[in-house]
Amino acid sequence: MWRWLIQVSWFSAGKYKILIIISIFLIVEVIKLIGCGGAGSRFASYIAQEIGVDILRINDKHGDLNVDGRLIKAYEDVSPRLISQAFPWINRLSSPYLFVVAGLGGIVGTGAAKLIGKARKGKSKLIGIFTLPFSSENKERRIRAEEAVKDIERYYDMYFVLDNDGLVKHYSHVPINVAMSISAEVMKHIVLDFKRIFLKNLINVNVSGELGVGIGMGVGKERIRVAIEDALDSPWIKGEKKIMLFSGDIELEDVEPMVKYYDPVFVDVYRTKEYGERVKVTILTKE
Ligand SMILES: Nc1nc2c(ncn2[C@@H]2O[C@H](COP(=O)(O)OP(=O)(O)OP(=O)(O)O)[C@@H](O)[C@H]2O)c(=O)[nH]1
Ligand SMILES: [Mg+2]
Repeated sequence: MWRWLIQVSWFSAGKYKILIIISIFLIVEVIKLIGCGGAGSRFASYIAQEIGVDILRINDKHGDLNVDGRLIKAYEDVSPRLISQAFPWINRLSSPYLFVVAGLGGIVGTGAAKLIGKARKGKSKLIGIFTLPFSSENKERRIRAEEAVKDIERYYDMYFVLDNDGLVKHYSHVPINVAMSISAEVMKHIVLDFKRIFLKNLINVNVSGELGVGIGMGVGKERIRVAIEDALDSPWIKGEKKIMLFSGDIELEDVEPMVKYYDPVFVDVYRTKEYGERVKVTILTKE
């Protein structure tokens, strides 16, 4: 996205006044993805590698921006203005849409996600995608994560909570390291489909707060229905209101008669040949 700045100045040269107009074009990234903490940084790297979105990784090590966990903790209870002074990079996050990804439960990722939320609320549209720790992890982590969700609810325009326990229940047939990578895959599809389909429709769809999500693929004669059923069979679908974002070599007219049964509040299609014969649907849900 371009932003155009114009500066007008008068200069006096003897008895003449000269009008100088300087115009500057700035390129502003519409979307920026911020990975917070160790897991968040890895999620962001994966998404960037897959879909080429602009990222920033914030971590105590191996991040683009190194932060000290103690400093993050120390600034948890201060005003947004003080947070921006202590972490000047927060003010430089000028994109209109900020996606923040983190595995909640640790110090760095959880703290950074909260600080960004508090300092950027109302300045950018904030969309958070977070995981909750497995119940089998240290109890303190789960409590810290659940507390953080309360802050996230206050600061973020929309957010997704992908509870890691959902992986255990739903994907018990796959090895845990494979199941753990499913979260990043789902995050990737959320960012991609927001970017391609949903952001331009946000004015028409009244949706905010916590959203559920499911991704599905379908092939064959019934591919649209199969994709929907696959998406609805996700551990992170919650709520009855459904937003259906389809991608594939299909038209909105192909989809509309098939989705009637599910009574979605919004449907749109992104035409692409990248999925071949298959159709993908990302279903966002709201209580
Ligand atoms: N689904 C999924 N969850 C992960 C993965 N890696 C870490 N997590 C979760 O993310 C939580 C936070 O872990 P980290 O991101 O390492 O923590 P951090 O934010 O760096 O915090 P500290 O290192 O404690 O300062 C963990 O407790 C796990 O629940 C992963 O690959 N997949
Ligand atoms: Mg860490």
